Amino acid sequence: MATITVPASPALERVLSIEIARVTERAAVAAARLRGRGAEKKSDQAAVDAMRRELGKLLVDGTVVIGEGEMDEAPMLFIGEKVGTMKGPKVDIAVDPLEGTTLCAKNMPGAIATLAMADHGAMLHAPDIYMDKIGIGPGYPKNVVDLDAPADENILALAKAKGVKPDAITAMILDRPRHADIIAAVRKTGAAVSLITDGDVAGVIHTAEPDKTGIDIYLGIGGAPEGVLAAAALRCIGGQMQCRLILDTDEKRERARKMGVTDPRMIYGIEDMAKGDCLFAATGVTTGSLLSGVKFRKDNVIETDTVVMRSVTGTVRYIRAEHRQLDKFFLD
Ligand code: VTB
Repeated sequence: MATITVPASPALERVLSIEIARVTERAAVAAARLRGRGAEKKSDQAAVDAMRRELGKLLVDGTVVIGEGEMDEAPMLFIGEKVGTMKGPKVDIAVDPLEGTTLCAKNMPGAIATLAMADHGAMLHAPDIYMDKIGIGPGYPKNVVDLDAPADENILALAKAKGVKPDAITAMILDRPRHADIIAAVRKTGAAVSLITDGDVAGVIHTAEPDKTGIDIYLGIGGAPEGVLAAAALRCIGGQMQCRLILDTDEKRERARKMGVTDPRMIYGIEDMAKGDCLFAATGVTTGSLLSGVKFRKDNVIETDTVVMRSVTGTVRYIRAEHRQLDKFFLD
């Protein structure tokens, strides 16, 4: 029987791939309690509190590198905050306790609680600014698409590489006025555009399984933190990304410089955003095409749906959990 040999280093301890599921489960349940209440800030805060509490129990010496904001603007899970018991491996952690706060507030599909972990120093430190992104799934020649090429050219190149006509390609794009031109360019080729109101971490992940999701390519400008989280996921399941921070003011250039960004025009591939061994987890808050949302059952059981991925083995696990001991969602 074939075996997979996991090198002792730099592999993260594999038990962590289960432990991180607990962290996103807690955050998702906390946010889900406030689904559909029109309370973006409150549900985000509930997810942050729950995630932070649970991260404190992880056997890691962790540093938040993608978080709720820079140190002076976020009281919790700020960039640079130390998390974990400080007794385990030195790791970097990227969190988005509630990706899609608006989706949660409006009880619309696709809100998730998400987290990624990598060896210390292996993840891009990105400020909370915009990032231009292009992402495709596995199985294509390297650089078949190009962040700086017009969207229509990218669709044509992708269709050719896939061996289909452009009208068999679907691009996922955030529904924003800033994307009007790329939406028009994609449609001009005959390809379809699947618009999302929020949630581009899941949007990029969708490209990894086009047969299941119907999405071949992700295009457009979204948050840089979401870009790094998506890169960690694609590290595990395969695919390509090209991203560039949008550093259009001196203030942003300075913030990025302080985080170690030396080349403001740099195009980041997946490995530039998440190298080495990395883990990714997401739990559904509201039901979407990636994950089911939290269910509060009448019999006092809470159901959660989580995906965990590990880059060193490429294992993807879907964990549908039934929680019966509910105190854990409220207590330390
Ligand atoms: C995206 C999306 C997020 O922000 O990154 C988007 O993935 C970009 O920002 O879910 P704008 O809303 O300003 O366009 C979110 O929608 C919210 O964080």
